[in-house]
Amino acid sequence: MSKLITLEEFIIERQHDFPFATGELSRLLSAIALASKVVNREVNKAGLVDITGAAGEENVQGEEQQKLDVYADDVFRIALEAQGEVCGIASEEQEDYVQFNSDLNSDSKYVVMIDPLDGSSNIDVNVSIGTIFSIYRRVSDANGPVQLEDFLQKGDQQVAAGYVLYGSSAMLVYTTGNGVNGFTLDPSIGSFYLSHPNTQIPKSGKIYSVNQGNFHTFPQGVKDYISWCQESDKESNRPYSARYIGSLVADFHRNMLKGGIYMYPSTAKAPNGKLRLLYECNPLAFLAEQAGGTATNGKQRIMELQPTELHQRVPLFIGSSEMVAKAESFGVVNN
Ligand code: P6P
Repeated sequence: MSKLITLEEFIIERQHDFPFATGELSRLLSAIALASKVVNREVNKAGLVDITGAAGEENVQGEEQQKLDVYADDVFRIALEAQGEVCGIASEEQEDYVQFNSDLNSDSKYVVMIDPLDGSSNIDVNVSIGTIFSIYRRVSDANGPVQLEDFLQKGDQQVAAGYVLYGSSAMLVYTTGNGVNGFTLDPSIGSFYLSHPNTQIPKSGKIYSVNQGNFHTFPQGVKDYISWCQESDKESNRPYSARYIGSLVADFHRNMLKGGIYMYPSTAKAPNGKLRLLYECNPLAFLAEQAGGTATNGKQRIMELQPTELHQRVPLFIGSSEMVAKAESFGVVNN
């Protein structure tokens, strides 16, 4: 039986991986962990919304029932602002970035990008959903307000990234550039315990994740790769299995543990793909590469892309390195 290590103990132990670590990033990660426990508690009650009052109506306590993704956005923003190490946040739920103005935050050195509750359309059907976050050092003058340039940094500049998966159990998986570690929540005592140390994505796998419903509008290279996945070939373990939950964090997490590729290519409806560069693709790309995997837009590393706007979308091919390379060999980008 290996020693139980809590997330807090782990963060402190690993703080020494950082030269000149002064504990700020550790405290920031702890604030994210705290917020995720609060969100997890509400997500677990989601099924009772019909009894306690649907989103937007009053519940039996007479409180205004918030949509869970709006609620999650509030919880993470409040936790990060109160914690004091973040000077601004960009969220999938907010049109523009939010500047933290209090004396506690205005000269803080980190900014956070977050998708507070990705896949929230799955809540009503009790499918796993997730939070995705990305942390950077600010680059603008520390004496002034946070600027847009602080948020439009390449993924290679990330200091840390991670996700929370609200699934059959709640898990927090993150990296600070020294490998990927996963923690599972014991809800009875509210502690995350190290359950997936130094996670590595298998170099190859038998799972491909894509919305087949868009098949006819995919670039020809994507169609050819999917058809290749479906051909019989014992030597290369084909046909692969198609697994698509429609919840990015859940699909990514499964592929990370078992091996596989997740694809959201360009489509007729979404010529640049559907997923957001800043708070979905970059953080998952950081995790994928730290776990020995790959993340590209079909031709270029996701983390090399220069963002131009907060809610920018890019095509995403992410997961086992050999599978992403094979997909790219079919020329999966727009013709
Ligand atoms: P589609 C959820 O809305 C999401 O952002 C991801 O979590 C998920 O992988 C993707 O969109 C599903 O999109 O177009 O296949 O329904």
